Amino acid sequence: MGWRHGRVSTPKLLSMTLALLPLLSISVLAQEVSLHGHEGTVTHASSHAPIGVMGDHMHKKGEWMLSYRAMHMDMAGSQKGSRNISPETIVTTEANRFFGTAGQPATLRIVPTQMTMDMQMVGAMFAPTDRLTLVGMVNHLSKDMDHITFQGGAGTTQRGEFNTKTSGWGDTKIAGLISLYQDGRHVLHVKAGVSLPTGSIDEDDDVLAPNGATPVLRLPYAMQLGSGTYDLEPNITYTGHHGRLGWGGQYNATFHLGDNSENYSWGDKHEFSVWGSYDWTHNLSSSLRVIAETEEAIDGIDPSIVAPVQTADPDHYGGERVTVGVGTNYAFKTGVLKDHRLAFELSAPVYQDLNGVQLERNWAVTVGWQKAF
Ligand SMILES: [Cu+2]
Repeated sequence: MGWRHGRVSTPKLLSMTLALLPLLSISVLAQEVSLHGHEGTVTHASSHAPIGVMGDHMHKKGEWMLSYRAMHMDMAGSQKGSRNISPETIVTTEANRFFGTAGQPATLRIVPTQMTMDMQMVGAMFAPTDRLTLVGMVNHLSKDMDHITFQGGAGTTQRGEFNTKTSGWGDTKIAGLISLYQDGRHVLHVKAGVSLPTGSIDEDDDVLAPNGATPVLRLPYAMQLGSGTYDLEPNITYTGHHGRLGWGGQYNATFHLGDNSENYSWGDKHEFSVWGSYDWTHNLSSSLRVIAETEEAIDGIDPSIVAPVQTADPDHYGGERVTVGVGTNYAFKTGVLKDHRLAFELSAPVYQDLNGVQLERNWAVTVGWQKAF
């Protein structure tokens, strides 16, 4: 957990401060809200969950919705478990699982220092009945990773730095949302979802090896664009609303079916998210969300990914993480943009306990546009 060790980044501080604002307003205004009463069937900005939550709402029979989301995530510095670890410590103490293979040193010699991921998501929803909403989404990904290469087989002398990039379509998601319960205040639905392996898992780029060579190699798992497997993505979502207050919870699971063509499978993932929101006006709401997630390590190994770097080791994936997000939803009520919605959510981990040595997640932001027809 970076901030406990004195590496507090500005975005993280900012988001933590912002996170307190909606919490304060909720407690201060709770009494006013209890007097505020029902507001009939008016659509609130907060009738949609924070924009980082997927499949949070259903539609009425015959309704369509289009959406666009852009997410940017920033990772920097490494952690071993929940503690920071420096590049120099990594290359002198962390074993290289490929040691014994020709040319492979005993310890790791390449350390990722920073990674960014940009994901653009275009989605459509359609409700053939009030009880069922169909959802489809395509993703476009761009990933960028910086590294330091250390010289030769031992020591802490740096050879140089290099960067790798990948971009392209990710996996495609299709799902059905099925209503379980609905009254004026509470809504409960489940999602039956599948992820189709449309994203590439054989991306390569040139790297700087410890001996100074710059071969083109299959990039580690973290830089690939898809899972390579068909994945089941069920969830269950509850939302509630009373006066100016909204709240909700969602449990999401990802199960990767079988092994992909390169002989591995990403770890199954479970994510639980709870949120509260407050309507400043019918147009504008703020939200606070807490996300707890656990993900298993990668199972199996891609025989083409062999390098003295933490990201090439399937055991150095997955872990546990708690993230806090603050968001804003805005729904236009009049004018040419009537019924268009804009939203953003900024999040930062407050706790990360990672399997092995991994880059530490710093912050992420999602912005989105939605329009129902
Ligand atoms: Cu929708």
